[in-house]
Amino acid sequence: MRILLLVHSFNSLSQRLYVELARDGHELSVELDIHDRVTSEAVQLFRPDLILAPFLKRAIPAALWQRHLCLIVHPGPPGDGGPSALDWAILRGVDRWGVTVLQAQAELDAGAVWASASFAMRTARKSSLYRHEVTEGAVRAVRAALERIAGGLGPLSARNQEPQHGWQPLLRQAQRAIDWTHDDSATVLRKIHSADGFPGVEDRLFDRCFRLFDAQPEMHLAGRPGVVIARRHGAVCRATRDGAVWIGQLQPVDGPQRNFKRPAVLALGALADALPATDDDPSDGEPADGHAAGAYASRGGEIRYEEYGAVGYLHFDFYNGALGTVQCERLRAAYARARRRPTRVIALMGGSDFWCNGMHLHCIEAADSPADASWDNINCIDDLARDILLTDTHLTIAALQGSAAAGGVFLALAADRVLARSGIVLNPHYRNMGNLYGSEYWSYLLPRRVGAVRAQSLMARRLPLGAVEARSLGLIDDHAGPDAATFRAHVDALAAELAADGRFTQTMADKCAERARDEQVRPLADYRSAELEQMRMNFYGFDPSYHIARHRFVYRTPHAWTPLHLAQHRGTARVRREPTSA
Ligand code: THG
Repeated sequence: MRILLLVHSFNSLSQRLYVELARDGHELSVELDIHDRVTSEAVQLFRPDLILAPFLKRAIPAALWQRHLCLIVHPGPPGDGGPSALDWAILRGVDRWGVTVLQAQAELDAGAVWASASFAMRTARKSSLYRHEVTEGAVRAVRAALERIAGGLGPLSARNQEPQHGWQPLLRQAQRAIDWTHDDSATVLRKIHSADGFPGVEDRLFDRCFRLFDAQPEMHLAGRPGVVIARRHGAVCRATRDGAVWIGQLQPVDGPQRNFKRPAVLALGALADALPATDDDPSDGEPADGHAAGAYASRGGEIRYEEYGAVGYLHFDFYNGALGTVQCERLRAAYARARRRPTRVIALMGGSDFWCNGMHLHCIEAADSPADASWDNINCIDDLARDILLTDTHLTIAALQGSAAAGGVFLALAADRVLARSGIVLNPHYRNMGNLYGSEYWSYLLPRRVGAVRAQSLMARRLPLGAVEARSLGLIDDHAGPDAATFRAHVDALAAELAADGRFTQTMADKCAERARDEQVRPLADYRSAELEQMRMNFYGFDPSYHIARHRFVYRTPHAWTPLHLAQHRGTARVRREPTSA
């Protein structure tokens, strides 16, 4: 089928459906929902059999849904409707939820139901539920709907109607406002989770107005309800009626640098100075005697280390996968500690939602000199990539539980083995960020895995890649899924196998010899300085594209037109199709 994805933005769900449907053999194109006239033009150019809307905030005009089959992916079960479906479900604490594929008509979300999927709810941020349960459900439901179409069948029911659900209005700030004197920690977490990563919960801190994101429970600290009682790295801890919660990210609502999020301590500036700090990284301590045989996991936080036998697992769960200079320095230190352990294999686990997305564009935007901050950030990530590449004590596995983009993808390629959860999406390119050249030794790592020709075409293609496609190109070694637990079992098995292999010493020696040979051909430092020369131009040169693109990214400025690599129907991009393995 020819399927046009009509979307508010090419978000994670749209990207996942794009790679899945392309894999099924459908002809795809993407149009951003900018104006009804532009959408009609796209339909005339592409002549789709189906218009699919996985993430759309506006009504599809009658002229379109009357003439073409238009299917909406709604993040709620059959019968549910409205713009804040998942928000309401989290706030109300329901234990099951769903995804419905319904047909567009005049009345929003009231059309015929073509398919649906159901899932158990989990205590997590909205964005995390969206990236896992909603996305997996949507892939299943969209496939089911496409099978009905292919089989000449109609919808399951003529109207999106179920007695236990109905239209839910837009969820307003007042309806999730936190009452710090009365709400318990579970309620505070539900409210913040229901609005993460958009729009956040509006609240006052130190007499300033912010939107709150990235809440986590605190198990021990307590204080007078509503008082900010501590900080740890970028996060601040605020007392509730029955305990306390951590708040990782704040978006100032007023002031000169308002309306984009950043680590709470950075947003508060001097206001956070007086807070007692508990800045020990959870992985700072060596495991207590006798624990080496079993598992030890330290208390929560972004960086976490566990160890089972000869395998160390280093977790780094940074908000939105953004690896800023400070996070990167802490991660380098944690990696160095992991290397000092008497283990044989280190699994680099990233976070559960993202493995890593490279530079911290929000922190860079908030810096006095975004160019200097960009330079520091890329150099620190390069240092980390080099640490991983030059590891002569351990075999390393990059275990991608979550998606990765830009520098995050190439950081993963620095490991000896790269494994991905089957449902993740990779964006192994930089150019969508204002033609950024990129570093992280990509010019060494990418051709090493896929060859020079495919490396160039991947970088130029600018489109997401599924785990299946990434493996067939050789970008990653393997994938496993569908869920996080199955993937982890796969990582455990590979790590244990590598660690127990009688040829381990020989494998290490081969790895070091290969690195030495590559160093003879062209030193790593050479790749780095050539990449950074280009990056210096991106940061400090005459062309401000990167700074403009970053500004638009952090402020979520809507696109004015659909980029041509997405809008296949608009021509030129057609010459750059899939870098297929055939
Ligand atoms: N039929 C048609 N078009 C559609 C849908 C449909 N377009 C997408 C839509 N379903 C997806 N669901 C909704 C439901 C409600 C709202 C938006 C998308 C909504 N929007 C508010 C408004 O327009 O005022 C603003 C919401 C916001 O700010 O986020 O209510 O079934 N033809």
